[in-house]
Amino acid sequence: MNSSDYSSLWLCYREIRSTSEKVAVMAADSEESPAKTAFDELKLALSSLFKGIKFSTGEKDCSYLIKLSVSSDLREEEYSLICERDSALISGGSGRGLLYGVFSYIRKTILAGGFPICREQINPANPLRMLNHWDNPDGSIERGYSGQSFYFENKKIISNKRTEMFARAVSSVGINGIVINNVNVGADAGRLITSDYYESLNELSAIFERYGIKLYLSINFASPMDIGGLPTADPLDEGVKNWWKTECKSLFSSVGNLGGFLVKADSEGRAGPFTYGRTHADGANMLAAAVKPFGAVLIWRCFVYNCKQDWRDRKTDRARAAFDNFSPLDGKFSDNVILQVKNGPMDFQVREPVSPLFGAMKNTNLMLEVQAAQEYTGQQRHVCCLLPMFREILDMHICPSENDGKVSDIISRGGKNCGIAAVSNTGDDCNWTGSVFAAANLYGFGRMAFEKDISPEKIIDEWCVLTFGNDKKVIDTVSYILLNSYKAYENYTAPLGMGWLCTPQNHYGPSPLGYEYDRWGTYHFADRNAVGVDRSDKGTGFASLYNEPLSEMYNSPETTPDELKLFFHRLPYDYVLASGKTLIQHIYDSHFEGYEAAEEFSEMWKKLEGMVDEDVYINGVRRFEMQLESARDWRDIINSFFYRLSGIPDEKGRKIY
Ligand code: GCW
Repeated sequence: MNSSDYSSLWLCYREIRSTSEKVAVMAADSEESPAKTAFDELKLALSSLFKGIKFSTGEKDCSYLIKLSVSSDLREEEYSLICERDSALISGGSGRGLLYGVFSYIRKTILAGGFPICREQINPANPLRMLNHWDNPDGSIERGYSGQSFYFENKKIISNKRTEMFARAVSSVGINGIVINNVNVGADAGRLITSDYYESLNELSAIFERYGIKLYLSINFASPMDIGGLPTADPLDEGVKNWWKTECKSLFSSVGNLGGFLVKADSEGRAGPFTYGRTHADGANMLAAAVKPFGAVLIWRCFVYNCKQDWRDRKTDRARAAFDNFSPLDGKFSDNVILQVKNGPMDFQVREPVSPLFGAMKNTNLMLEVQAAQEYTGQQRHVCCLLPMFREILDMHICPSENDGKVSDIISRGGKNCGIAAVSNTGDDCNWTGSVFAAANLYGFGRMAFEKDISPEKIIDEWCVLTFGNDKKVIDTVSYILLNSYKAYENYTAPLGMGWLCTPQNHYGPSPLGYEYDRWGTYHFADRNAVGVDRSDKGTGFASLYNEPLSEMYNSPETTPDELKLFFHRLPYDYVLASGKTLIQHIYDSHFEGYEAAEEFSEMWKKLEGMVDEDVYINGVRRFEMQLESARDWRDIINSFFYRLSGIPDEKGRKIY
């Protein structure tokens, strides 16, 4: 792949009209580099949107005046727009705030098809709005579905026009932190904190800095041994503490604009404090102390569970693991530690309840981790717009309090040290995300992390216009497909909250028994009478880890929402759901309906031939071919599996094998 061969995503700036107007853009009185970027970005956008536009230097001889300012009346990342018929005032509380204001102004201009008339004042909903890339120094990407890494090649860090384009795109939706390397830190990546990389890290971080983005690294808990040659990585060992302090001092004084570290410890074979009989608080606090002098944070993941479970063991419930490991430690973490919690208690399944940890850690800084990478959601071959899922997670009332009990409140209450992160879905494919549709997840993640309560509908509308232009038929078609895609995917892959019906390891396509007798703690226990896991207080007790009223609701099959019935309960095939259907009939219906929806999307897309760019059109057609082939497998294999087990025929007599 030629590194200059890439699309400009939602920043493609199609011409709105040609003009001979004279516009004055007055730069802000600020030395901050994002403030300068804001000025340049605005002029770049205006020159493309309004062909022929002239920029005047003085305020007097122009017909439209845009003033940029950095104002202490606003909070640091806040911006305000005051846009009248012949002028616009764009202000930010800092260079970054101003940059967000400018990108919002550009967006509004495109959406309005001309200079917008509006007022808006927005402070980001979350202090940290991060992307986690799972990229490795050899250029591969764990769970990457869009080519190779654009950060790494042959153990070298890449900084070029493409990296800059990425920084532009994600900062335009408010991302302010990027972890460039995989949380599984192998031997090569372990060296990223060493002097081998200072120079190239600096180059990359300078690009990020212009766009208001801090650079973060994933680190290996065992580095004192692996690269320091110490006999231990025990977090309470003085030698270990000093090693980290010395490394950090050197790293942070050599590389600018570093925000901190992300750590996956005691998880899926990674080293961690358990080896030394220490707690996760001991481990995180030790590292946090080492980065504290540099104003940096230590982000510690809660994805800790026994990945060597014996499937015969019916007592251990993986869903409890993060809660059981971390809730006793509430209040024990330093103030620059942030616990990063996956949205659900298992692992990015198509449908999971929200992790009960969000309702339990009242005195700990938390960050929500979602996955934009479509690992379990179709690997960017299936169209699956995750924004409705993200919205539901953020809106979930996980604590009883009316005013601040939502997940979105909880992840934004830790001062500066809290927020939201997404595993990125990008790679070096020319459209960045493999599928043309998948960029909506990246765009939408940023928009949701930034703007409180913004709806998936609004985001999708924006993304469609910014990406495809404003042909109504195109917009209506693509928004319809995107808005309905998650439900369709859920229908043919994850009935009633069952997860892990997928093929082990690669997680693509159906394999209903693939995870059943394995070591990962991922079972559905389907037999000829019943299916699902009893997680009520008569079973594993997981449902009782929630605060009321959720605990009571999830404890009873009658009050558990249908879409999570089999996550929380073990039920017979003739159990009647709230929908009035039997469980088995629901499985059949949803699989047929899900497949039909995918067929409908594909047909609708084909009608856009000639209305979107040829390469974009072809990309969609090819992806739908792959989706339909796979969705057909899902439909027929899952239906046949349950038909053969239960012996109950489909009421509607459709073909099941
Ligand atoms: O779901 C699992 C993925 C792993 C990933 C892990 C994690 C980075 O299959 O590939 O490792 O989650 O989140 O740490």
